[in-house]
Amino acid sequence: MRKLAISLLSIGAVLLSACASGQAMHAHPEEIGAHDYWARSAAKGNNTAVYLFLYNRSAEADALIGASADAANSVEIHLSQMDANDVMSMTMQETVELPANGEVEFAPGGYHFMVLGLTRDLKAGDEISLTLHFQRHADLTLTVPVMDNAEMDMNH
Ligand SMILES: [Cu+2]
Repeated sequence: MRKLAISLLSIGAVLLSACASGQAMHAHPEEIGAHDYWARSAAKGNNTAVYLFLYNRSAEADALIGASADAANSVEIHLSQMDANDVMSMTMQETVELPANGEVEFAPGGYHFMVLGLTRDLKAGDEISLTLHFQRHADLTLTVPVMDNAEMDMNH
């Protein structure tokens, strides 16, 4: 009886160490994700923007390095900023740092995904598929709901 208890303990120890080394080698899929994502409604041929919160629950920093969408020619990462003359301007970002155990907000007036050249209408209630590319983590594909938000049109 005593012998059995010891061998069960050693099996447990082996399982624990296997799990720990797996974590060290690659991030678990759920460690990077997004929440509260939405796309602004827009007509075919126009541009629009996607907003979200991007989190990194792992202990390793990562970086967003690009994005693509199923209903657009291309997607760029932009940062809106107020310049010295109180004029809002957007600059394209090559990467956005995603700190360990951190979260980055993509919101009107700040970071956003600029969705260029829509290949179909996006009306409230529709969806657009957005895929995010990272330096380390595997691609993350989101099914983003489309919403109306006319009053924010000028300062995405
Ligand atoms: Cu933009």
